[in-house]
Amino acid sequence: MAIKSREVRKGGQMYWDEKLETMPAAEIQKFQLRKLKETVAWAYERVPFYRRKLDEKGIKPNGIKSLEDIARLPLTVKNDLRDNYPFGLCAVPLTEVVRVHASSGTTGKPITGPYTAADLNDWTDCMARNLWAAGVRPDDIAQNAYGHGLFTGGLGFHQGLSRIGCMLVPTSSGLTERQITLMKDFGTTALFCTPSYALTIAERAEELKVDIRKLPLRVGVFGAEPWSSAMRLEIEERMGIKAQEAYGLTELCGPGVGFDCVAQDGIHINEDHFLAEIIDPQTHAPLPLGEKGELVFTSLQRRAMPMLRYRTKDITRLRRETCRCGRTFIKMDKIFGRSDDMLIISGVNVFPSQIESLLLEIPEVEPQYRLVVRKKGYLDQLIVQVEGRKEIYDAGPERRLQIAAKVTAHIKGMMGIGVDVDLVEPKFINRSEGKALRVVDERPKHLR
Ligand code: DLL
Repeated sequence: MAIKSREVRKGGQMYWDEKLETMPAAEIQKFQLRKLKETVAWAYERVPFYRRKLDEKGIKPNGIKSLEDIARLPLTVKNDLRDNYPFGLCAVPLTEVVRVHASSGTTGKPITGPYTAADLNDWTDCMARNLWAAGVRPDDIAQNAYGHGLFTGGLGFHQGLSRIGCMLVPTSSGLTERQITLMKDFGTTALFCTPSYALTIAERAEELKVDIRKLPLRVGVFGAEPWSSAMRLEIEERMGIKAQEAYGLTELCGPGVGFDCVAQDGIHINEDHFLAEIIDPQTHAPLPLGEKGELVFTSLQRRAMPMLRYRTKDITRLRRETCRCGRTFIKMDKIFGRSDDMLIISGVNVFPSQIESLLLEIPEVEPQYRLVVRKKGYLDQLIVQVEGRKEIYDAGPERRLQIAAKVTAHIKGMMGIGVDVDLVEPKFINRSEGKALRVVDERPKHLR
């Protein structure tokens, strides 16, 4: 109750934490250096894995003198988390852990994310900043359709929305028809889910003859998977809302690592908690601001599971500029894709999001697609399966071939790669309730 009344007073304000979010960059960096030293010492003293890796490189915590020294620290990868499953990287006794989330990923053992009470509090605050920047306010009716459970999306948003003091409707994901009924009955004003699930909801509503654009829904905060700017526009158009962004990963806390504001011009990173770098994914050399590469994060305040230089595999670039919204946190571009989803077709690097943008420019197809990669002799063959709009599909094989040829030519013209387009029937592609499966790699493992 105390929080609600405090935040109601903040309803007209732009920032959740004005002083912090608009702090001059030099001050943020000073704070980061202090926290980096503390984190390296915390990890060194409490986690044998980090102590070994730092000792191997001859680095002692008191050797960190500047932010640039971060480049001397060892990198951490997902396999390190798997090898230390479930709690080998935990820096506190398990009695101090009050929550564990986990992410299964696509292969192998899950990775775990333990939190102390203070970690949970920090995470909640990061989420509140994210939601506030998206325009979510205490008088919103908030439908949280991220999966609730081990996945960090559901509970992460739940905590942030509770801190803001919204009327929270924790639907979790799935049961799409019920999502739409509740949206109508309760007068939902804000929706939270993956972008692909937002599209599934929009499509089902159209089938049920419910015009979401006429409902009170006005904003959505979407994330957990790559989505192109074209997809953002598509969702905004179909739902009549502002589609805002949340970015994060289980290894760091979940959502709340980065967020966009109403300017929709890049993702602000919560820099008091996460130190971002871009490296060359092949050589691991740090890249200067503005260059595209792999995003690497070091946590600055996490107690249960500190993270030193975690390789996200997400490809983006960093920008240091004051945003039109006045926030000074460093920004990153919308995630281009994951390096492990990157395909090399006829020598060209291809991210699914690039194909997605091009498909969305063709009015005769639905924004439902899947990329299948096969071997054709020694070459990689990319098959773009995309659904034709119903009237196109029903118009017969000739029209279908014509549209498939149009899509092929568009992709060839814009990206210079030859793909085979398979115009599939409406509803052929499985509808997503969480993270959409966009790439099906049918190549033998040793030939990928
Ligand atoms: O997906 C946390 C999350 C939940 C973020 C809800 C946003 C909203 P993981 O399951 O560990 O955590 O997956 C992390 O998802 O490395 C990215 O590849 C991808 N990802 C997350 N947010 C975005 C985004 C959650 N906004 C992985 N844009 C990350 C693109 C994203 N990719």
